[in-house]
Amino acid sequence: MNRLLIIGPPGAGKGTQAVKIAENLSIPAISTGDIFRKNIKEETELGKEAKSYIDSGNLVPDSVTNKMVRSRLSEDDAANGFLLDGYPRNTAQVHELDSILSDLSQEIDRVLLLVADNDELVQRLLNRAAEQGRSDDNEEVIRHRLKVYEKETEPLLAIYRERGLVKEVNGLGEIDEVTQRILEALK
Ligand code: B4P
Repeated sequence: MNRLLIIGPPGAGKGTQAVKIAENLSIPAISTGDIFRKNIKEETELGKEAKSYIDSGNLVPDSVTNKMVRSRLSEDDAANGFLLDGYPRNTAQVHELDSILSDLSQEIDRVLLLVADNDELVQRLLNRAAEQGRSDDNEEVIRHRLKVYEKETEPLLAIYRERGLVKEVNGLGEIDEVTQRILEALK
């Protein structure tokens, strides 16, 4: 059980939990959002391409994102497992991930779906806005990101449900409590 996806709406705690779970399992946590933010900070070509999409709460085009994930999953540290956070985010990305993993002779073992209600999600992201000032954490963009999740990302869950891979985990409560629930779901 070491090739994992974590999926959930913005603010569900994906990034927070991905780091803890990956550490527990000794696999790398790979966050597409973090890779984009690092590139934006370093003003790389990839960062310049991604910035306007991220700031407006839209998905970065698949042509950019897919290439980036293919390259990251081909690195040595991902050969024995990984926890992918924030990818796939639409059905086209599911098919691309299938192709990437098939080229690497790998398969996904489990898809963790982290859930929380919308009021809690907005509140968490507004709290983060106050603490960190992330450019896409203002109320208007947060609400748009939630809509993008419902329209683009939720439908892809049907594919993984059909494959019997999805484990739903309640994302409400203390961070450590949620980590324990996830570890339980991976047993
Ligand atoms: P992400 O970085 O994935 O941002 P996110 O969906 O907001 O989730 P994040 O991981 O940051 O937040 P989390 O739930 O952990 O993506 C950002 C943007 O990048 C996207 O909008 C898109 O533009 C682009 N992008 C990324 N992947 C893409 C892809 N595949 N295709 C196209 N575009 C892509 O946590 C939120 C907050 O909640 C934190 O402050 C945390 O401290 C808090 N929190 C967590 N758990 C909590 C708990 N139990 N209780 C209270 N607070 C908690």
